[in-house]
Amino acid sequence: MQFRSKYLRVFTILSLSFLGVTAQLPAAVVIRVPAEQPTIQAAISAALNGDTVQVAPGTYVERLNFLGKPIRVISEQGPQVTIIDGGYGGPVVTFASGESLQSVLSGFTVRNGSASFSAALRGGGIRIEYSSPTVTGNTITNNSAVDGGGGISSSFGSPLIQGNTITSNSQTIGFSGGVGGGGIAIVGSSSAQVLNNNISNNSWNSSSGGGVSLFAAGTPKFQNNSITNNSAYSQGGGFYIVNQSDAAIIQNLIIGNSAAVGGGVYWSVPYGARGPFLVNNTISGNNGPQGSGVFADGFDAQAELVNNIVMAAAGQTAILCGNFDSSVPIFQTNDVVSPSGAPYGGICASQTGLNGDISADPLFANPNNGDYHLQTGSPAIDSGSSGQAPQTDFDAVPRPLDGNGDGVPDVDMGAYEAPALDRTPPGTVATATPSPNAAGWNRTNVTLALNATDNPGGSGVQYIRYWLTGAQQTPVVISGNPASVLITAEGTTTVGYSAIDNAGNIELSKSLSVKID
Ligand SMILES: [Ca+2]
Ligand SMILES: [Ca+2]
Ligand SMILES: [Ca+2]
Repeated sequence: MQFRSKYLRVFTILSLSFLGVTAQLPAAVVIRVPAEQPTIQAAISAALNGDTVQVAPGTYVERLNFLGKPIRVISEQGPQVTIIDGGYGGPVVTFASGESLQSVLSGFTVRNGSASFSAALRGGGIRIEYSSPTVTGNTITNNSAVDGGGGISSSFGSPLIQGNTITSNSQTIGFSGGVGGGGIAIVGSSSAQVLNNNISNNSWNSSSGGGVSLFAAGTPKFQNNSITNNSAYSQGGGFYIVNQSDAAIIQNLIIGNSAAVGGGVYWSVPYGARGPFLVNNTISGNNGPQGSGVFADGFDAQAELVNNIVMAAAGQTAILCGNFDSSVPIFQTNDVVSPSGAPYGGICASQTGLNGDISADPLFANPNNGDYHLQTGSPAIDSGSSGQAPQTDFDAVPRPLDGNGDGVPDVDMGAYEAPALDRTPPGTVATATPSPNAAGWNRTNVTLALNATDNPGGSGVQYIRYWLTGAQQTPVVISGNPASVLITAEGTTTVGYSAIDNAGNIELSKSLSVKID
């Protein structure tokens, strides 16, 4: 197969030459592992720019280096059956030669890596240095590092990390301190994009950043991630954000993480930095004796919390503000609540009642089973502000929807937008054919068309009902929409009608009289 592929590549070069194209672009080929190359690394070494390395199911005990090549390394059948096992000999996959987003790793389990040797102390599973690859659809598990990023580290790179499960990664046993980040560490000014990942059960047992450490991380974006049950010894069970890290933390679920300070999120903003923006996150059930949901500190007068739900663990403070300096962040339209503690603590005064901030049980659907959608009637529904809210929610449902049925769609707080609540009945228009004469009489049979429409964004018309009295009579008839009624009796027939929408709203009955002579 590969022989033929090479033949095609030569053929394409000749074709381009024939056409007078000066750049000789070889056609991309697919290199199969193990059919054509015995190992994944052998295939990478053989690959040219634009090629795809396609890996059959199996366990491959090896460690990979992309060698700067813009190639795709993909599995045929996904991470469950395609495993790269680093054998604890170093990081499992390394991007350290200036790779771009065109270098892609997709569809593997990446496990048993160890960034525990002097040249590589961060990124046990995937180590990214001054490079910006695409890492998507992998399971990254049971890796460790000495300094930071047990699962993944990115130092001075802007990778796209999307749709991965990053779970059960940690600090290498026997070491302590470091920049932290059991799941992910982003270190050095860059613009990493971390989207739609499941980051769970990672730990950094000696210091900070159970799930994620943002350490002088520049302008990273974390959106639509589920960050759950991670733990750190000291600061930031979910997120640890320090030095210049002007992070956009948008619409994540930050649930069940733990640390001594800032169970969900910890930040300390240095002088001159903007600090993080937290928008539309659901932050609940995190364990932090000093700040269950958020511990905010440093020069964070420009840091913002907008449209978040921050619900403390019982007996803890939802948002605690440290006193390193006198700055406090900007709060707008959040629901900050503690079942048996204070919503706000430290140097942050209560924001309840200011700038749309509320403090009320958000009425999660079923938090004990991990369902943080909002029940109908939740005070977080239609209580957010639209400025920074994403266009779609955590489930990719468009925002905003009219979740409180007042006819006005507004953004909800938290990661989920509640469905539109329809409290408006439909309207029905009746049209008689043919029209009566000037005196109001018809000489022939009359057909009455009944057409119902629901309110814009409503639940839609369920059915029309009508009934005839007078010269021609029927009991109540249930009909689809539109309905057609034929009137043949001489004399006056009155047609009563009304429509019902799918939410059960009933139109007030109307009537029309038809006179046939
Ligand atoms: Ca809404
Ligand atoms: Ca509304
Ligand atoms: Ca309706």
